[in-house]
Amino acid sequence: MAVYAVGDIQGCYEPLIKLLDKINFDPAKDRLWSVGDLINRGPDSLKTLRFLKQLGPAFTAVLGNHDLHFMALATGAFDGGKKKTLKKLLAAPDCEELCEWVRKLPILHYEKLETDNGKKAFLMVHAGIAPGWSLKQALGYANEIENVLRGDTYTKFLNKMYGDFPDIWHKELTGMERLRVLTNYFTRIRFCNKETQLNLAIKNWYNYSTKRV
Ligand SMILES: [Mn+2]
Repeated sequence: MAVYAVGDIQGCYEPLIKLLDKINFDPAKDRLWSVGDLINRGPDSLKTLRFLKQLGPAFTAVLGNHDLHFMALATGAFDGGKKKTLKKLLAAPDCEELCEWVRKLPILHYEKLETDNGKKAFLMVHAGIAPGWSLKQALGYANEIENVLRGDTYTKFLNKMYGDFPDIWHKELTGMERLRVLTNYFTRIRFCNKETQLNLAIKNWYNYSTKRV
């Protein structure tokens, strides 16, 4: 048994199949992990999702920002943003079924795996986690989003998740502000400060990074 991890597949079905052939991937024995952004940008989001879904328990993925965007469009929760390369998927007869499958994917995946050097713990997330969060906190915060996505009000969340603010985590944030900032850490973050201390005066990560480095 081998576990393979792959980055953003982004609807690139053919290159994915070629890669899996190259490593003789066998879903009966091996497992494939993906860090999310399974779709969009590339030419074949529909084929990619159908293929990954039928892998069943051999496939493990976390949600990326493009996967969330797809759900927002597919459910009608949001109408905007880039959707050209999602057109075929959105018009497919099994779009709803695929969307329901995506909806159940986690934000964070944590698992202990047997390696050549003994058992090791692995944590997979699309973009990142905030400095200073413990494993327990990260899992708990991810769970807050997962619970909303799996609940009755998920389209409301998909409609309100867009935006860059608040841009700094604070444990007292509530409601959509809390969910939005958490979602942005997990699925969109590129820069952040290395201290665990919050600096609420800084308005965006890029400024912080250029100021400090
Ligand atoms: Mn992404």
